[in-house]
Amino acid sequence: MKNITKEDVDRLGISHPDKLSAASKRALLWPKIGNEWFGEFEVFDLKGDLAYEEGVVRRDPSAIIEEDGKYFVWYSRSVGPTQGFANDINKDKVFPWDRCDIWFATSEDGWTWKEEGMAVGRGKAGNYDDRSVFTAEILAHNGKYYLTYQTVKSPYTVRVKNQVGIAWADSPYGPWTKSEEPILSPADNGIWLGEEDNRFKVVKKGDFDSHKVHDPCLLYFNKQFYLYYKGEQMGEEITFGGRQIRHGVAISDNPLGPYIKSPYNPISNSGHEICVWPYQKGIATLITTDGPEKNTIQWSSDGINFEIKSVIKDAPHAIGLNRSLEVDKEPWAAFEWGLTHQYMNDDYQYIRRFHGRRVTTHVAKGENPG
Ligand code: AAL
Repeated sequence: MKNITKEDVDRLGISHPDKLSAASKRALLWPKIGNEWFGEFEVFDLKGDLAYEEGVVRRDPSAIIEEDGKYFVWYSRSVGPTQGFANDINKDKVFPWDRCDIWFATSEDGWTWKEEGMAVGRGKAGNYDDRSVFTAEILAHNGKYYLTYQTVKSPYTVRVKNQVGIAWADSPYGPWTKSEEPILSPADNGIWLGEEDNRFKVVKKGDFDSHKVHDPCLLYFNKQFYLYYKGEQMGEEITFGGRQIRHGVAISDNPLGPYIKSPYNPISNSGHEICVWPYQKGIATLITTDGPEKNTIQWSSDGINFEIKSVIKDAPHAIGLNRSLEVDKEPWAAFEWGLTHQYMNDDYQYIRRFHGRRVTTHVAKGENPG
């Protein structure tokens, strides 16, 4: 145990420095992190076309970009209820994100949104993206616009492997040109057990991304294109009370690829949807939903090796960060406001707006915060 100073004892309220509890021993080892990494969220309804609409799924909002005084967002859109896998998967919708296209909306104030229409649609029958294109992210770079998104080819079985596609345009309004082939695929080193359409029965699980590559998010970092993504593993287990979900990154010199998966993958041990942003010459990430490090903000100087900076209260899911904000001044500047989605029920989800704020005082009404 490092030598305990009088300031440590006073600040941590330790009564008997010669009798340290396990908790006090841990507290003495905490890094000197300021409050700037800690905060909490509030979520609000949107107005206009992105307000909840019975019968329509709008979910997994992309980051927001600002062009010509307007905000833009892209999202998964489908209609009708979800039937699941029990009946005829060739007629039914197996997930809310099945049979989706990618639509976009614009807003002048980030509260009232106008649905502009479809940006990227599903491909022709037999294409890798013929069943659904969903969960998009946007990168504006050097006057061009890049959408990365998930794709699935029919039939949408339980064991089907999702991939990632990319589309590009000279304007946020499109028109969009889609990649002929996926730019990212799951690892092929898992082995299914038997023929039953069951994703838990495996001979070998394979890499963390042996079943699905999801939530692609493209950042331009250190003069290269970093494609962050969520992996789902064949034979997925429940661990630490949640799904075994890890993040990876694939890197390219060219926005259209080829993307090479980092040998350091997985670069997280927890998480779900990807929420990453450039911060202080490195990359910050909000890890949510699953795993022992869920609800943490992490930062890396190299975009690969992330360290925990804070634990926060429940974070909104499927965050679309606001790329128009000045985010370098402090970690929570990135969370001033942005978009998220919420489940109204298992069939329909809708997009909402979050506001993040740092926690710096806790006082009663009328009390002086000191
Ligand atoms: C989301 C994302 C991906 C998954 C599904 C739709 O939260 O993780 O996009 O496929 O759920």
